[in-house]
Amino acid sequence: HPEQQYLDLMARLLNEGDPRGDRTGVGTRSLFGQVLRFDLSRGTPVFTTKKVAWKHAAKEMLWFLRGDTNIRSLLEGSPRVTIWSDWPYQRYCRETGDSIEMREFEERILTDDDFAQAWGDLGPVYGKQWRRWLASDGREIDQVETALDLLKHDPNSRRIIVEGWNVGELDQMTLPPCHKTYQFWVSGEGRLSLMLTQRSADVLLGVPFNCVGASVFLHLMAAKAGLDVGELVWCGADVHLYQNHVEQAAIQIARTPTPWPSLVYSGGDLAWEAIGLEHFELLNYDPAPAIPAPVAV
Ligand code: DHF
Ligand code: TMP
Repeated sequence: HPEQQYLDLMARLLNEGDPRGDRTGVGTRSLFGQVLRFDLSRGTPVFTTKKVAWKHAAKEMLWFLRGDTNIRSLLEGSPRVTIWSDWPYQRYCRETGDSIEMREFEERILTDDDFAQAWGDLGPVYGKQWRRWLASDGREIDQVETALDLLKHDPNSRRIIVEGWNVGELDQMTLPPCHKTYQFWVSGEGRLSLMLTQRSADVLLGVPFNCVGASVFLHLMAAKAGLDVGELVWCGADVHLYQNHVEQAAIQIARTPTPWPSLVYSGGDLAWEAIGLEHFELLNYDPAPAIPAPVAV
């Protein structure tokens, strides 16, 4: 089962990971330079050894692809996605000295336009860089549309890249991009593959979401370019297990994967802004129960 690669990676981190401090103060076990490969024509890497909130991850990817950087639209509608709330909440508490509850903070983001504008934005993160990268001559570059254009008109290109790591703007971002580089490649048979490079990877919480997100991106680009889906190659630089995820990892490693589900996208060539969760279905997803774990902020 292809999910075994992920379980083996977690086991390697448990057994051989380099114990080290980290920015959050939690501490990790880390390995440098790890690769996972998934053939998306045979199923989608939505891991089955714990229930993954795949709709949350898909909603996050659609949010990036629309060019949005404000958490408001993640909180709006159903399901409510709260995975990004910790970081603007922490900034709000730090900068105002206010001590409201997280729930109240999220409610104000949803109902108060000025508040949302002041405190809900993460800065020039993924969405901004992907759709409106600011060039030195003042142009705004749409990397996603540029990549799509290359897939259609120059599929042999070795430059089909969507990059989040805008060096000059890192200090304005709430969190510098983790899943920083997406590079596409078209095989002779017209299959679209994608390599995702992550500089930093939280193997228990982040990576399952990143694999779903990358799968969604790959399916959308394939549908828009008239290609079949190929491989997702996931590359992690600093790949780590947080010290307070050790028990959860042990539980997950002891489980046996069930057959992989299939992601189906039915929206065709809809505009990025018009694509919603209603255009996705996940067939045959039969996961083990969720494994709650704290996120290191
Ligand atoms: N920081 C850290 N330390 N790890 C991360 O994975 C991470 N990811 C970020 C931002 N900063 C981060 C954005 N992505 C969860 C999943 C992805 C994510 C942030 C958080 C998370 O908490 N997942 C839980 C709950 C799922 C849900 O509420 O939808 C999980 O069990 O998967
Ligand atoms: P860092 O900026 O100090 O590397 O911390 C970011 C943490 O968030 C790190 O544990 C990696 C994790 N992360 C992911 O694994 N995937 C993601 O998509 C994001 C945003 C973060």
